[in-house]
Amino acid sequence: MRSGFVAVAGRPNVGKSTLVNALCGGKVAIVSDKPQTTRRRIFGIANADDYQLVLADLPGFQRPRDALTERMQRTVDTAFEDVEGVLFVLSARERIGAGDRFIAQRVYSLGVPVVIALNKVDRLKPGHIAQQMTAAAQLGDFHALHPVSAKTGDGVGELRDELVALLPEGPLYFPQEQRTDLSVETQIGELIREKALWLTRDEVPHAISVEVEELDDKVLRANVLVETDSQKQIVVGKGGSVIREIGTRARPEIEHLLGYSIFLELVVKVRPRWRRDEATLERLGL
Ligand SMILES: Nc1nc2c(ncn2[C@@H]2O[C@H](COP(=O)(O)OP(=O)(O)OP(=O)(O)O)[C@@H](O)[C@H]2O)c(=O)[nH]1
Ligand SMILES: [Mg+2]
Repeated sequence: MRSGFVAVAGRPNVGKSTLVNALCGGKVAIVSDKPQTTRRRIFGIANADDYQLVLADLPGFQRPRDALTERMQRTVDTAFEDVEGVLFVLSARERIGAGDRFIAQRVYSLGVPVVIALNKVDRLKPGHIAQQMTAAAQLGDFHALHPVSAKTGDGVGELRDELVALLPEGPLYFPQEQRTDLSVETQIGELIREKALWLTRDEVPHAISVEVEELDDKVLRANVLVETDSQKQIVVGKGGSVIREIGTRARPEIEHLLGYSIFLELVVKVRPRWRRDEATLERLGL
């Protein structure tokens, strides 16, 4: 049995969580088109008869602006301890630049193998992919470089084999049927937040958090927190249309996760400056 941990590093929005989901063969982390979707460390576990690969999906590297983003960056900083390697994710659709070089400085100094995933190569011209591979290779002394599409699954199997080969012989860290370390409540909160992220824009997605208030075999009550009244108006929508749509989109995934039907009640609440409030962040597990 080979087993161990690999940290997933990269700029916001390059597709780290999409790739972790693809590597694990199922959804463990939520995904959106907005940067800073991932706020906490999430273990995504790829299990097979002869290996257990535990991927630590992480927030993107960023300059902290408030208590929330400070905690997110601290999560990233501490996640590099005790890993067998780093999966450094780059987007083939963006210029490889200063942000990537900043992260490269950090990951190449850890003393563990760095595997680069050049993601989002779907529908790109081979010439462009080759150029981006050259730029990616210049970031440091990498162990391997894989062009992949987390979206289509292209190259994901080869990348998984590469990562498994980094693992030493070891024990099972999680039961083999488990795919993530998040509690059911946290997974549900994340699913609701995911739908809210897709339906809002500008500053609003960053101001949204979800707390599950009550969960039993019939009822799920959750609060969607925002920071201001105008954000609340946006998330509620005309006649409740937006919050209703969030519920409609989240419910099937929640019921799939739970394995039973629920009555879902979502309430939008204003919690001023929650992103700067250490006590609230603590309670939200951030
Ligand atoms: N075309 C294309 N889009 C992708 C691919 N992988 C991810 N995306 C899109 O990129 C966006 C960001 O994906 P995420 O997986 O949330 O990115 P992330 O790096 O985890 O972002 P943060 O958690 O905010 O740091 C989403 O709109 C995804 O659908 C890919 O292989 N191809
Ligand atoms: Mg993410």
